Amino acid sequence: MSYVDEVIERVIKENPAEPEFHQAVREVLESLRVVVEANEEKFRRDALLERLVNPERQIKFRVPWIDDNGQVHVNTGYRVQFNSAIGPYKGGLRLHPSVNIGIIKFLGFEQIFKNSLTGLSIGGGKGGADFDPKGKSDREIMAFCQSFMTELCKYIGADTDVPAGDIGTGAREIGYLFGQYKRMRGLFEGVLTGKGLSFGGSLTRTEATGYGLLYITEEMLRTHGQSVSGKTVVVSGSGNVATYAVEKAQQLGAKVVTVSDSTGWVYDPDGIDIAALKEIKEVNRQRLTEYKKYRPGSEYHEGKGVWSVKADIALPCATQNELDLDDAKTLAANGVIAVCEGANMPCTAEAADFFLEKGIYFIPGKAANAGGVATSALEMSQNSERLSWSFDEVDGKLRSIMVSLFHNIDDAAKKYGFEGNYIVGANIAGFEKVVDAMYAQGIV
Ligand code: NDP
Ligand code: 2IT
Repeated sequence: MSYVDEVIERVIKENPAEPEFHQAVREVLESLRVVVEANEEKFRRDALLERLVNPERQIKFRVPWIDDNGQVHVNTGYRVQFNSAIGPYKGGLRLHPSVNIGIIKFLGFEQIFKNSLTGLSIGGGKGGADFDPKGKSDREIMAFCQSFMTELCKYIGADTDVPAGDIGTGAREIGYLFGQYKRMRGLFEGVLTGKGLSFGGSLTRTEATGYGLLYITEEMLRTHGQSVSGKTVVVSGSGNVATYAVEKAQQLGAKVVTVSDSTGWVYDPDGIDIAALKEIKEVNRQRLTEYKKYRPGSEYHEGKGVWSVKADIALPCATQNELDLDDAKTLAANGVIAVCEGANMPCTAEAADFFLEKGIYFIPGKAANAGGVATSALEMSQNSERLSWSFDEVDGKLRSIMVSLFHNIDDAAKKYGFEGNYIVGANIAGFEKVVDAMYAQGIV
């Protein structure tokens, strides 16, 4: 059996009931096959792939907190410190009832390669809890964040592990987490990114993932003689990534006709009203059912449906496995030319393979959404030098990182005979830097 197949089999056997982790490992290792086969004996002797798929450290902890009625709740917190070969662990904290160790491991594993692709010095990590922020009061959110950080603060630091936002963790949560870290450790340091601007946050971090997604989409289309301008775009999600993907797509001259949340979706034939979206989601923290009040010409539908709308470009920006093979077939039948992942692993493996087969340009999340973590690393740089850069300076750096990242994955795909396959390109390009660092540092 080949080394790649052997390791995939072991991962499945040794990590039962973690389907998302299996999916992420399989996707990465399958596309590294060509590189691994060329070095099979050496990599096998050095157990390179075993070291890559086993986190350096997994922390799991109890998070007790008290609700507004005096009821005590207990959630489970996680931090997976996956790989520090190229820098301190870096990656978000997800707060969602679906969180379990397999989800955090899939995200942490993806983060290793994503962070490598940014070209910056950040290793891979991820964390979170099975806490549901929906319907909680501000005080309950603070109680949860303080309890979570009381334990997490023992394991993180500005030069060891720097968490950030993800699903359910935005500016408000980062503020409470930072306050508690400072209180527990007595340190005002860049231990979290996505901080408020008044205490060390970076301009453009809020916009970075969505903007970066459009910068890479635009560069990819440009190399194929096309552009975002004039295109119809379908976006899923209506959180941080989706909102700023909509905003930048519109700035680049596209018409974005959908957004969604976990209960329904909006179709606005005249183009999503970004000011209304921000007011509903960021200011009022409401559901998308409110959107029709701002735009009577729009439609609200319960359930799933964004991928049934005819569009040139699809940007899944909500969550993993939200776009399956049937959705991919519908998008293709409706003439989609590009699918770029704003979320982490939003397309199932079958959907992604189908896009490649049909010649639909497909950029996987670890490349397409890397602008968020890249800008987090820029926030870390600013914290280290105790300076703040202007919006345009950070935005300019973000854009040039995404443009270089695209050419890096495009070149890697070509070099190994997979021209146009950005899944292979991203995995190989991300892997090469990490492996180089792992070899240089010996068996650790
Ligand atoms: P937010 O919490 O801001 O928004 C998440 C959005 O996705 C909401 O609209 C939410 O709907 C929807 N959603 C979440 N879970 C589900 C689900 N199970 N089914 C359907 N819809 C769902 O998160 P972000 O925008 O930050 O994150 C979105 C994706 O992007 C995630 O995959 C995240 O890992 C990834 N990402 C985020 C980065 C960042 O900088 N924030 C960076 C790179 C990737 P509802 O409100 O109803 O739950
Ligand atoms: O998935 C991701 O890259 C993020 N949630 C952002 C991580 C970060 O450290 O900014």
